[in-house]
Amino acid sequence: MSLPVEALARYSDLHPKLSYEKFHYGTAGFRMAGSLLDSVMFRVGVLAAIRSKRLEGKTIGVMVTASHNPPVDNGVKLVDPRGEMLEASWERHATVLANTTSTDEFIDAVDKLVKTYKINLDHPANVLYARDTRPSGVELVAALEDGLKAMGANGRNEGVQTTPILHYLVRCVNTKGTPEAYGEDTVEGYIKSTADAFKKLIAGKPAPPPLVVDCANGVGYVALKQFAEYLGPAITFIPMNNDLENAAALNSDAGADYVKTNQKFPPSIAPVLAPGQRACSLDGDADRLIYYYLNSRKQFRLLDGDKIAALVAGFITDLVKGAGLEGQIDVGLVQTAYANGASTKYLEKRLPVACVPTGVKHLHRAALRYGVGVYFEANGHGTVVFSPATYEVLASYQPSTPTQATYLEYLNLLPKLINQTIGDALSDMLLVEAVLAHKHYTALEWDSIYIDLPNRLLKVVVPNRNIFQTEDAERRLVHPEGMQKLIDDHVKKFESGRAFVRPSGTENVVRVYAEASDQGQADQIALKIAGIIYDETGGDPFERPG
Ligand code: G16
Repeated sequence: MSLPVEALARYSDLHPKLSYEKFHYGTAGFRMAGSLLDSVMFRVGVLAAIRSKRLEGKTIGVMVTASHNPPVDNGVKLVDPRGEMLEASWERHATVLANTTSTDEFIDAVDKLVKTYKINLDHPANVLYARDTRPSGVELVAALEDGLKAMGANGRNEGVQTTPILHYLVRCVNTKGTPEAYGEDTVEGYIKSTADAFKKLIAGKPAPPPLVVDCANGVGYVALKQFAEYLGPAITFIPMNNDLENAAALNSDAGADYVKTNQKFPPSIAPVLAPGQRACSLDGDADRLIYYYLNSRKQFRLLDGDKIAALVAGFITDLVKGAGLEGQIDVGLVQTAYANGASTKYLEKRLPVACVPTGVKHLHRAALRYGVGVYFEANGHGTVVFSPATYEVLASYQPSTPTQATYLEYLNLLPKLINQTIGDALSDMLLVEAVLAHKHYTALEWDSIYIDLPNRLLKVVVPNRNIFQTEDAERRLVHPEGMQKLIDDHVKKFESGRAFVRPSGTENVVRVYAEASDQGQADQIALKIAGIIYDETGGDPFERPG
């Protein structure tokens, strides 16, 4: 089969590129105002089909979402056959195709891609796709489908789903009938196997107290309801911010990003929480999870991705030791520069810790180097991955005592409970609840594992974020020249001071993170750095998160 030039031209003409827009496949794919994405979606459809053909018909995933961003935004990301993020080298092809200015130029770029990789177009193309609850998703999915039609690809529309469910389904479809079969490729299959593993893991433990779940008025509520049905009395959820009728409500004064960046309760949650009661927030596509509670002094206390990582990594390390598998399974942790310095200090004493640039693809890749790799971004995006060697050890190991056998059984349940393809707020939430039940921890006890250094995250709107270039896992700026020195000179005035600046991959801003031994100092460092950026670039120094 040759390239279907006529069909590509016909459909491409229906989705012309807006001349002034420059697109970039960033941290989480393409992301911007939904109204600007029509041509991008069509081209992503074509690219997904070509990638599938390149991989001899393996199913490629496409998720239409802008996650924690405002409701008017939308976005799209591609998912590779193992349910992981698109291979990094293909991000460039996505950017090139999205930026071609005419149908002819687009078809030439597609042709070049096919020739470069010597893609046999006779292979079938299979693409599985879903969207979050944003209204613009309906038309964007239609544009994506035009891309699939132009290439004669088989599309499987999973409707409105969370991002992690889409990733899970892609892996299940591609591993079906192989020794690596990941599970049933249906939403029900995902809910059931995750819920069953949770129930087995907490069998015999007292049922956790009811958990307040802030659904960010997004698709996470749909999955939460399905989980509640399967979990029955094993755990009770109190769903909040579950308005799916009002599109403007998505992520508005709600959700994991709101809580993490503002370091406060969503306004609707504060009045319903009793002291000590745990609550958690999902984000708009349910791939991030943040916990928090009200302490006895009626103060907000955050249990973010770092605290989740410490809790989970500690639990798994205990299980490995208890099962007698120390030395056979190595547990490691991956963080980013945003990890609170106190968490890194605490964790480094207990297990190997790596630091990588922001973006799940970086964390995931690094986590795969361990027998059990735990990774969480401070913003609550993370999961745990088990290597093939670990699966083998778990399957063949003969415990020598009943206690070891019990620990082994728990260890064997974890890969079933955890969605290993990507951060999954709902499966992570069940994991946290199971660990708390095992450890008999209250929110306060979990919080006390280590004490966070006070910190501040700011964003600065700049004319061109692309001039900001970093090194050392984004901890240092190499460009604009001289700016890092100004930052260093300021930060060294403060005890335990640490700060960094990096361009966002999902918003047109530069992010500033600062921490110090007290909140006033952290604020001072962050504001001063925002001022430095403003002086150097003419940005808006007072843009606050939230
Ligand atoms: C995405 C990425 C995350 C990243 C976040 C913010 O999350 O998947 O890894 O931490 O964006 O990235 P940045 O600081 O570059 O804007 P999500 O939940 O928005 O898909």
